[in-house]
Amino acid sequence: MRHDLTSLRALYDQPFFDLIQQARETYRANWAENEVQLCTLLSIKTGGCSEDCSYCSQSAHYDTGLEKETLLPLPRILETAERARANGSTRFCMGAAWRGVTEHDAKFKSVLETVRAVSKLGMEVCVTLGMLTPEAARQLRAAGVTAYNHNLDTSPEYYPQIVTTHTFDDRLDTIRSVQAAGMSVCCGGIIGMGETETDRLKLLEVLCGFDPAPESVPINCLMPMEGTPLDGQPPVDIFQLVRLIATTRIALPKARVRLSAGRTRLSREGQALCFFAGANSIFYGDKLLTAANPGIDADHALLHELGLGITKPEPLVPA
Ligand code: SAM
Ligand code: DTB
Ligand code: SF4
Repeated sequence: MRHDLTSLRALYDQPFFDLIQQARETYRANWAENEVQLCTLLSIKTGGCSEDCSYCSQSAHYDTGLEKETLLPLPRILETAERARANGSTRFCMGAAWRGVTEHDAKFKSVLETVRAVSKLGMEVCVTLGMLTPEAARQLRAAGVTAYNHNLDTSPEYYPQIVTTHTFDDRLDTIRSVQAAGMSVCCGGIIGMGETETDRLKLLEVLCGFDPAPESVPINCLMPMEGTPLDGQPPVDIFQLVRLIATTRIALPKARVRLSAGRTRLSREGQALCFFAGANSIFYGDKLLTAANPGIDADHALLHELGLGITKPEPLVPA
């Protein structure tokens, strides 16, 4: 069934245990194993971004103290990707602090070359480079990108409070280009930016309208960044986070629901509830793009303690 705001709210507002039980049943009916996918992030071009996203350490509009860097050289990227694979990641996501890409730009050509090299390592290759034209999307797909991350972040109504340099509709246009090029869509949001719980459900309603459905839905908790307008926001309530994950699991049964930024502020018990409610992917490794993430030892210990497996890589296809 395709959910709208009314049906999502009915799910979300159930007594907590009824909601997480329904989410768990949905998970069991749609996923064979109790497994969590490990996805490693790397910022290949950090800081100095023209956009004013009020949560972001990489925006040039705010003095966040972040060192601006140029595009990382290919050997550095490959080395990190190989290490991620050796540590058990099956997905590698490269991010660039760009408003978007221009097809004929040398920097974009260099990203395509990077993608061609990384895609030989046998992991899913995801990139997040900002806005894309249909042609840029086709070139990324041809180079070997399997998924494109482009978050809508919050409801259409609240979006202009968070970003003014591009619109919610600009984000939707890019998602359409990604789908037309045949890449999977990774699209989710951030909670804890001062939005209401209704804004969160409205974002989920938009995701439920995608055709095809998003392959993965990252749910980030705001990591307050010094110098940004959203620094100082209070942490997200754990039960609100679990309710949102459970509702997402029920509404998008086959999506990878990724428990994303902000795990450093969640307890082990809180994370366990998120997995019970249907989260089946995490960002893995000491660093997200610019911010801290739990260490890999802590994550292995937690998954082991909960008896959760790790999604295995597909066998390497000889070139
Ligand atoms: N520039 C590209 C874009 O905007 O799509 C890619 C990089 S951007 C940093 C990727 C996503 O990271 C954002 O859409 C947002 O959802 C998430 N993110 C960024 N800063 C965050 C923060 N401080 N806390 C939580 N999530 C954050
Ligand atoms: C997503 O939804 N979260 C990731 C990934 N997609 C690119 C990024 C989180 C960034 C957290 C803040 C930082 O590291 O700067
Ligand atoms: Fe730039 Fe992306 Fe950060 Fe927005 S979220 S400021 S587009 S890097």
